[in-house]
Amino acid sequence: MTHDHLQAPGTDKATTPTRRRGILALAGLALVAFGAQSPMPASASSAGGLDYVSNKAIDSPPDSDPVIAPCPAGTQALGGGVSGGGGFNTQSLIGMQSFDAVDADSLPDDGWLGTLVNRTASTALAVRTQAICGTGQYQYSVGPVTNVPAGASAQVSAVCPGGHVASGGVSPVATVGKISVATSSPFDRRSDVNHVPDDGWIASVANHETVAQEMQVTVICAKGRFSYPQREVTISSAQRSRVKVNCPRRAHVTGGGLNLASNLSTIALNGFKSLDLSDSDRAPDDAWRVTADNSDPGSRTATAYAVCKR
Ligand SMILES: [Ca+2]
Ligand SMILES: [Ca+2]
Ligand SMILES: [Ca+2]
Repeated sequence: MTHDHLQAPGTDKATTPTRRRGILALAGLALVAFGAQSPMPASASSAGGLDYVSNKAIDSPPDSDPVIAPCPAGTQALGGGVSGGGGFNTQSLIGMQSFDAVDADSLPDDGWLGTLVNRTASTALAVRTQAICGTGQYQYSVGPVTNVPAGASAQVSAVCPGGHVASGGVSPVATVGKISVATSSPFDRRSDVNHVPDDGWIASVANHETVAQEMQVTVICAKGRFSYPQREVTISSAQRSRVKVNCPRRAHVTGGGLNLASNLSTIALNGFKSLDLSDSDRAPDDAWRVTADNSDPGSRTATAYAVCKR
């Protein structure tokens, strides 16, 4: 595992973060690797007691450098996303999650980290990571490590403890090589009392390498009132689709995702982002957008979700 200091991008202009080859180094969730190049100052806005922090870097192939968005001091990560500046099949998600900085605790509560693979030959592309931060006593629940054989797909998930609801989530993280993520979304445990997808986070991943890879999901869980608006969407063939789910009025988005009905290795998610609609503030707290590239000749249906805090 690589151990670097973790520093908020833009806070020390004299320091150029070390460029790092491709892959996130993980040990559980105590992740302190940081290698994004050309970091720019983070921007932030607030609504509903939540801070929305965004940070952008330019990433060149063949490396895939993670980009972090740090939570403000005194707040904890509740959700986040990562999105790219390229077009169809130029970038795809290999991992995003909250991270633990070098602080007093060992909780992965200090911000969000996202990594997109740059699939172009030589084009530098923007990567923007967003952290959604609050002041609740959040639980970071880690699912089992799941082995994904070479050339195969698998589902991985993590479940919230009792009395909590999934308030944001993370997709699995590749420890080596190329994967694609076709599902990353909240889900409903059939065994609980409701039919609300408030019980955990699930992802389906395809392993495009010739060796097996280990995958893991973490879900961030909170007490409080959350809603999970959803809608059925079509992921059109041979192009990029953007799907959006709005939160109710006076609610604030903390996450969201997309659930394909099956493990489809031809679909690659590559963008998770909250949006500002025409409300009274300028915070991106109103809707969740997922971007997916479908390389299959047929279109696919999926369920898109937002996770909304009231
Ligand atoms: Ca921490
Ligand atoms: Ca449920
Ligand atoms: Ca707004």
